Amino acid sequence: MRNLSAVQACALVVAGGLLAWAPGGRAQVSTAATDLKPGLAVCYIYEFVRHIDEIAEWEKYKDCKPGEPLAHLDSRVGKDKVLTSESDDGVMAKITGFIHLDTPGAYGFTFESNDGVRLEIDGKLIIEDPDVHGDRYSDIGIMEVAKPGWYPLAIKYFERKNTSTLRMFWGPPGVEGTMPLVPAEALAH
Ligand SMILES: [Ca+2]
Repeated sequence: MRNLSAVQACALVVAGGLLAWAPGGRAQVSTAATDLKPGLAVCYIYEFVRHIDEIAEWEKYKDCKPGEPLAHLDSRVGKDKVLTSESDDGVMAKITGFIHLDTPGAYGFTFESNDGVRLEIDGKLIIEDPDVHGDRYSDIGIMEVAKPGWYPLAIKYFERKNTSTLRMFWGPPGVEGTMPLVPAEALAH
């Protein structure tokens, strides 16, 4: 498990290999919570790939089939079906929605994934662990939040063969200790 004190220490290291950013000229999204439904939207493309960039290529040729929304991301299913897809192997997922970041400051994020994953929030790359691998934690990505609110979130993920895992953790500003799962209340679509 990742430790938050490590997040905060890393946040001070400019050249530490982190994917950090601060909002620039972008307008913060002012989506009213009442417009949103719980969980994240997801669609699937069924092919065996080895890199997250292949999702964009396959999208040109195959429809992304909608699945049941994901309440939150806490999936470690072994060889069972991937998330709410129809298959246990050869699955790409595009997961979209919003995340509520209600405290100004530095949020840390990490995924435990198998296989590849990429996280963007408000159009900025936060986490990239893009290839085939067994269960492992990504590097911690940092997002500086200036203004509380719902921010658009996009996750690309794929499972090639054997076991699959997708779990999303965060460390809100000022919270010490082990990074918890991102709770369902903070996710919507
Ligand atoms: Ca796998």
